[in-house]
Amino acid sequence: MNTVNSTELRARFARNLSALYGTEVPAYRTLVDVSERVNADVLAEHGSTAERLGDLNRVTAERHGAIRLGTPEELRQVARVFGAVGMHPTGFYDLRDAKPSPIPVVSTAFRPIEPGELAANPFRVFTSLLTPEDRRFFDADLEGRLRNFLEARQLFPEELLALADRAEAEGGLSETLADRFLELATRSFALSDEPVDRDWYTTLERISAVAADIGGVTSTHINHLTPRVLDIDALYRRMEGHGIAMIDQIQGPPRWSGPDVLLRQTSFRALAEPRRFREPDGSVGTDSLRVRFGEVEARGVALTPAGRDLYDAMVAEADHRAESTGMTRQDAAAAVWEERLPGSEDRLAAGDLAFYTFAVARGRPRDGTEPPRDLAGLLDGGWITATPVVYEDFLPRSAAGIFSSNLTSEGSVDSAREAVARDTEWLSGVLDRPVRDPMRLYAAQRGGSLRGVSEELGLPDI
Ligand code: OOG
Ligand code: NI
Repeated sequence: MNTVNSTELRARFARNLSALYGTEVPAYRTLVDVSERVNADVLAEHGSTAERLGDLNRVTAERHGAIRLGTPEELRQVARVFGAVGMHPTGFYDLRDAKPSPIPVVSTAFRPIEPGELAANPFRVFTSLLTPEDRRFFDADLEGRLRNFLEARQLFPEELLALADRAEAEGGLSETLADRFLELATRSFALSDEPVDRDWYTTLERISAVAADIGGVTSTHINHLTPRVLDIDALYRRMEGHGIAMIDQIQGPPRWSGPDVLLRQTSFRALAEPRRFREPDGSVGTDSLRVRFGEVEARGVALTPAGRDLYDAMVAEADHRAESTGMTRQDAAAAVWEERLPGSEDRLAAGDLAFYTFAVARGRPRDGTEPPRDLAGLLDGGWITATPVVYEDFLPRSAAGIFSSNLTSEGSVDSAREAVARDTEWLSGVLDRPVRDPMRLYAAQRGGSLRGVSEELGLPDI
């Protein structure tokens, strides 16, 4: 009997969610179509260099989703579902201090962590957990009411969780069970037509629209599903041409003359969707809610800790320059980048600013010289080649921007109150699974390739 392994389960899961979201949010289909056309054009224009950050098959299938959950138990359960399809919690994001709009959640991303798995299908889901215990947002009474409400709901049916555990333990499922697992998993993320309690939803919305989206309803749903595009500026212009109003900025690094770095994202505004409400007088009627939206992203090379520090410093300098000169943020950022970030892949690699994997160059004429012992020398002398490691994660500032571009109200925060400490270790404890550190994953990839190069060239460790 054929088993469907976790890699194939993940690819099918991503496809099913994409089909579901396309029926729920038709503008998403436009976004996917336009992305595919932009990608084909970039490939036609730039040939195989366009595929340095992932081949077209990977990029065409590539999506990230976003979901929002209410309790640690819900998070543990979703970890079992994602674990079954080879997606592991990676990175920790605390959006409670985000400026200008703090969001009462902490987040992680579930994603594949092995290079081969990422190449096969890099589906990732940005997963946020509400923090009702944070007194800056919720008082003790509201926390109690939220917990009662959330504890009474079941987002993931027992049958789904049992199948997930089995798939994770056995590395896959039979065709029949795989179908059932995928049907139940996909359905868990569909928008429910269960009526929303108006009073309760409004109470939460006064604190935070995200709290209402999470704790005001009895189910969860995909908040957005994001395709990847090879030229986000071209995509942005084309979407406006289709009459879809995008948010006013591309989040993340500016467009500049050097290599694509980290992650650039943009989105179109939350869409008004019909939702049923139960009014205080008990009647049920249809109204609309704007909580879901469309987003698209372009990915570049992952930065090392040193590169990331430089990035953060450049972001701060761009903010300052925009404020003090009246330049647009994009123009200020582009100017700062041209000044401060090395503009070639080899310089980024040799300066330890970005992660690359290295391989011994084929076809270098043997001229009897000894290979140098340092990375910069090996790159300059054409002894080795560098391939960028794709940034597979998220950016806290962009994530906060995506959340807040999507809020219906400002919400209310009492920042004088004490925050509850939350970090990666806390999240690992909640999940009872290790939360991976993205930097370590990238560093391990680079380290493995360098050991191979040292061995092949007969050098001591580079
Ligand atoms: C998640 C927002 C973060 C991203 O791409 O940075 C995100 C949410 O709105 O639930 O998806
Ligand atoms: Ni997103």
